[in-house]
Amino acid sequence: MDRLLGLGRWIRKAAVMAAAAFLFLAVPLQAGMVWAREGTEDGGAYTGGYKAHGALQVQGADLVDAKGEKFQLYGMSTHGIAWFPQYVNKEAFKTLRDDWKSNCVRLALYTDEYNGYCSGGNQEELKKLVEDGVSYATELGMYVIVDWHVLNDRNPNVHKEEAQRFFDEMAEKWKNQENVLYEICNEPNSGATWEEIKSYADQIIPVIRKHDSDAVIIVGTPAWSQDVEQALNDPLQYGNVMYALHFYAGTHTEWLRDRAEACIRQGLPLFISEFGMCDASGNGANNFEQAGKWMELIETYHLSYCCWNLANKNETSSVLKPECTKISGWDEADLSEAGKWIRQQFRGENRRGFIR
Ligand code: IDC
Repeated sequence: MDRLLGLGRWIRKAAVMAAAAFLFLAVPLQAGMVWAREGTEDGGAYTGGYKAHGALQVQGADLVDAKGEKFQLYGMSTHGIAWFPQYVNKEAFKTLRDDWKSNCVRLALYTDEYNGYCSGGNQEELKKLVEDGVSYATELGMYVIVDWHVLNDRNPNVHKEEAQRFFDEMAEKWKNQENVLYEICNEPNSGATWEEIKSYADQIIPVIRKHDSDAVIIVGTPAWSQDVEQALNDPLQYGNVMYALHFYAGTHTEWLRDRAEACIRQGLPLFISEFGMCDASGNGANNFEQAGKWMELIETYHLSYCCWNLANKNETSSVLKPECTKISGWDEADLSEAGKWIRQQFRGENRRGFIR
C-alpha cells in the first residue's frame, strides 16, 4: 500500500512538472509567435497606431489616447473610393504607414456625385470597399476614418435615412474595435445651417453610439466645414465628438487660422479631416508658404489632419503624378509636388524643430 501511495505521489509530481514545463515553454513560445506575427504586420517597432494608443477620447479641445496623452492622427484621405477604388489596398496603406510614417487613413465615400452611395452607386460594392479599407487599416495597426462625403448634396439631411442605415450597419460591424472613427458629414455647404446639421447629427450619433458607445465622431460644420464658431456657440451634447475644420492653403489663410485658434482656445475640439496645399477647387497652384503656416498651427495645438487626396488624378491636390499607375510602393519620382511635400511633412522632414 505504501509503495502504491509512493507511486501515486511520483505520478502526481511528474504531472505537475510536466504542466510546469508546458507553461514555461509553450506559453512564451505562443506569445512569441503572436509577437513575431504582429512584428511583421506592424513593421516591427511600429508604435504610432492603435495597438500602442488604444481607444481615443476627446478631452476639452484635445484628442487623447487611452493613457490620456495628447494624440495626433495624421495621414492621407483617399479620393472618392468609387472613382479610385484601386488605392483601397493593403500595400498602399502599408506604404503610407511605413514610408510616409502616417497612422491614419480616411476613406471618402461620396454620397452624391460620381456614382455616389445615394445617387446610383452600387451600394454593396461601395460598402465592401469601405469594409476592406477598414480591415486593411486594422490589420496594419492604423486608425481609420469612415467619411460620409456630403458635398454636392449640400445638406446632410437630404440623405439622412441612407446615412442612418449605413452607419447602423457599419458601427455594428466595428463595435469592438478601437481604431474606427466616424465622420458623419464631410462638408455641408450652400446655406445648410448649423441648426440643420445639428439636427442631423442628433439623429445619426445615437445610431452609432447604440453599437459603439465611445467611438470618436467627427461632425462637419457650415460653409464647407469652415464656420466652426457656430459649433462653439451651440455645441452638440455628446462626449467624444469633434468638429471638422477644412482648409485649402491657396484659398484659406490667416483669417481661418485665427478663427480656428480662437475656437480651440475656448475649448472646441477641432479635427482637420481634410485639407490641401492648393486652392479650394483641389487644383491651381500649391501655396506651400501658407500650408507651412497651417502646419505650425497644427503642431502648436496637436491637431489631427488628413490630406486630400490619394490618387493620380490630373489635379494639384492628387499626391501621385497622373502618369504614375502604381497603386502602392511609390518612389519619390511617382509623387506630385503636393505628394512630395506632404510625405515630408508626415515624416517630420519639414517640421521646423517640432517634436513628434
Ligand atoms: C474634389 C476633387 C475633384 C472632384 C470634386 C467633385 O478633388 O477631383 O472633381 O471634388 O466635386 C472639398 C471636398 C472634396 C473636393 C476638394 C477639392 O471635400 O470632395 O474634391 N474640396 O475641390 N472641399 C474643399 C475642397
